[in-house]
Amino acid sequence: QEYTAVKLRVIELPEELKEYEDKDLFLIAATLRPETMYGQTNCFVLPDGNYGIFKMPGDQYFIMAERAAKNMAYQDLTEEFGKYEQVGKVKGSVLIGTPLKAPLSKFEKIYTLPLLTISMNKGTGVVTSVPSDSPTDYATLMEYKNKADVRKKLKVEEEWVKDYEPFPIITIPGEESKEEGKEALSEPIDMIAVDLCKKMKIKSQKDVKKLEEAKDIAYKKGFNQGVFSYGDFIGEKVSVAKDKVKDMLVETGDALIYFEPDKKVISRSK
Ligand code: ZZB
Repeated sequence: QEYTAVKLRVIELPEELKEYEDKDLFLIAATLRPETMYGQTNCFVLPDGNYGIFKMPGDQYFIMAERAAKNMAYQDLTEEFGKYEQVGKVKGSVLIGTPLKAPLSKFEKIYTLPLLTISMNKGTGVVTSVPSDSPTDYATLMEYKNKADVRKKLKVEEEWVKDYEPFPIITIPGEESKEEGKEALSEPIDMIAVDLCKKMKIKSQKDVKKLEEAKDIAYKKGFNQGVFSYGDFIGEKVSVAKDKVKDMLVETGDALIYFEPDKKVISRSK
């Protein structure tokens, strides 16, 4: 599985991490959809998750799951092949509310929020959020925007979500009828995740089953039919320009390509 590991720069440190004040410190989010980075509105971590802080080449510090650091060590992404240097650790809950600078996002600053369905056994354990195109991200952001009780329970401040709305980055074109004069078979959709959550009545990050289903549809439509409506490749098909966005992020040093052995390989080697 190929992930794009996107570097979200920490722009204000939580009290517990003040020793990194003069360092380049990043939350590293693993994504399968680098082309959606224009639409980032926040970042997610698992409150109970154990994250490590790793010293990487160029005096940069990455916050992510240790398993990801280990994998990166064998992909020549650390200083020395096969080795990684852990300099600290931090609980997800400590990172909540941390402001970040996310590459390509139209927001100057996005906040780190909790997401309870993050698996620490996949990617980096850090997820960047694109509510226009990811149903889980939309359901979760809306929950925090609209439900004071959920915010209170999960220690989310309204300040971190109130000015952030999903906005269109990829359009799914409508289908025209083949018969002359007949009305269109479907209207274009400008935010697939918003559309799916509304149609499927998804209200919460806890609607896991429906979200799984919506994610599958959003992946397929976004890739096969999607056309950029925002960013550097407006009018181009996602299936064609997806890699251009990925390459751009890598070239500017805002992301790295990171592979994970697929689950079958892992279980066989146990
Ligand atoms: C940004 C993004 C934008 C994502 C989108 C998806 C979508 P999958 O398909 O199940 O392998 N993710 C990454 N790591 C984790 C984790 N440890 N736990 C939970 N979720 C995680 O999931 C890969 C996607 O799930 C990743 O791609 C990431 O969210 C999240 F518009 O990054 B994505 C239709 C999906 N759209």
